[in-house]
Amino acid sequence: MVSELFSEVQLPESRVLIIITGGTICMKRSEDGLVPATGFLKTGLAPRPSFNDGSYPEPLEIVTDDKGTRKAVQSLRTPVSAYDRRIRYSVYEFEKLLDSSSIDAVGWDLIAKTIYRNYQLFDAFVVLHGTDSLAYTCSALSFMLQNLGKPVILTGSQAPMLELQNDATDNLLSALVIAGHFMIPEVCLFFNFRLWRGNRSTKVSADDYAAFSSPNLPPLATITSLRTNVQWNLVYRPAQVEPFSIQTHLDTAHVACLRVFPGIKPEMVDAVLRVEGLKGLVLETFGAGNTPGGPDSAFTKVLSDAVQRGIVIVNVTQCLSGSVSPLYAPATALGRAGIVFGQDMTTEAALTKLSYLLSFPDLTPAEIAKRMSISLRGELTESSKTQFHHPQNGTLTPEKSSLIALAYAIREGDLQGVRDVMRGEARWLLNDGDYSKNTPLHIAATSPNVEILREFLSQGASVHMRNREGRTPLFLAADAGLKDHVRLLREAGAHFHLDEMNSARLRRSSDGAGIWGLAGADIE
Ligand code: ASN
Repeated sequence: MVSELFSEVQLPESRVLIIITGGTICMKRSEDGLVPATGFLKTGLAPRPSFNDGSYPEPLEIVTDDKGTRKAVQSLRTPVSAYDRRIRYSVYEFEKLLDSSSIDAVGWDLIAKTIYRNYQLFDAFVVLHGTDSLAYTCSALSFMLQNLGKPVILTGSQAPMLELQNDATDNLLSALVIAGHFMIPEVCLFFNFRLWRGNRSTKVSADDYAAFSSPNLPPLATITSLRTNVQWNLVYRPAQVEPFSIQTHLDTAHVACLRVFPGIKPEMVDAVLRVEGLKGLVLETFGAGNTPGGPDSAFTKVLSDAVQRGIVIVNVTQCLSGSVSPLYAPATALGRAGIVFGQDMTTEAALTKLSYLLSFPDLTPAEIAKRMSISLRGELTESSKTQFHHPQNGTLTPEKSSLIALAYAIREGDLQGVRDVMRGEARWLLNDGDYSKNTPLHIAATSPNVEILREFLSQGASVHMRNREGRTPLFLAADAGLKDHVRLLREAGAHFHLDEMNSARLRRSSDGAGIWGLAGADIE
């Protein structure tokens, strides 16, 4: 019994913040129909054994709201997962819970700011949100959260958690488990046993449990019985050596979306394009990007005149899957008139990306148009880019031997050797761990050659992974007294994990204003 208890205490734990914005998942019945209800932790989570092992962890968790006010809140713990880990989570509820049909750029700011203010204290974030506008919010956040290094998973449900039969329990539990176990530093949408890239997803059913799909990108992960299968080759990782930041105030006030239909009048399109202050339009076209009329039509002229006036027009297809391209004459004419090919972007991604780019006052329409046609967060498939393919199942042996070769090159400070191993198919090694759960970045944190560290960071290695002792690469670099390594890791957004902060502080108290201060060990 004693040894059992001991091993329980030793189990690693992830910290997740659940942000509740509203949606059916937290709704209850009322005379006016379903409405969001507050107190989800008490009514929806605490009474369920799969969300609460009854340990009520101490001390209370400190959660900071979007305005910076700190509050101590009770967190709960899940029972042990199939991966021998527990998740300790806290809940932050929006003051005003929403049916997601009412969310707008202000609500997106609230979510982004809450994540930003609590970023260092949590390993991952789960956002509960209604399904109606979920794909828009996922897309917007994917752009707003810049250089994101931790998982942000949005989910909701078709039936409330408090109903006897519901999809809420499975959706939330799976989102929580994925967030707490897998370093997928993207804004994702979890629904009906699938994890999608948020900015590739779209709502496809008003009542089916399979409410979402991502027609142009397979799921990033699927849940089958006890296992979560992550398609690591698909996971997007920011490759800039820059810390996490947010961009708020998306400009949804000066964009519009228009779906062409047989018989649509050019005057109608012109009227939309002349709405005062309009800066951007997403045009949902037929098939591979075609509009009525063709090259010399009044229709194309109306669009081309608007581009001349500085309006950014983006061509996306009405079809559920596939891409727009200059295949047919009408689409080619649009391209020649300066209308951007939005490739295989969803309308939700195109509209929120346009709003995001318009929130940078210094960007010209030409610069915005250019960025609309390239991938910022994996929201579109750039046709010229070669795809990176992960070896499929059953190839464990080469993975391990590559990792050993890589570790050797890192320890020798051999940058060329590192590049040789990483070339081609070995990029998936980036966040893989050895027997001590040291990733290549952990090993590089004490390599004699700091350029190896830079190489991994610019390939998208995560600064937040922890080894078996719970140490981040930053901790190892500081412990080894390597100032350049510490500086570089900090530039890339590294910070001490809450669990190692005490040790970092202790070391700081004896080294004065030395390396531990540089690494971010605060005195408080
Ligand atoms: N109207 C709800 C919402 O989007 C629908 C849902 O969550 N299933 O908030």
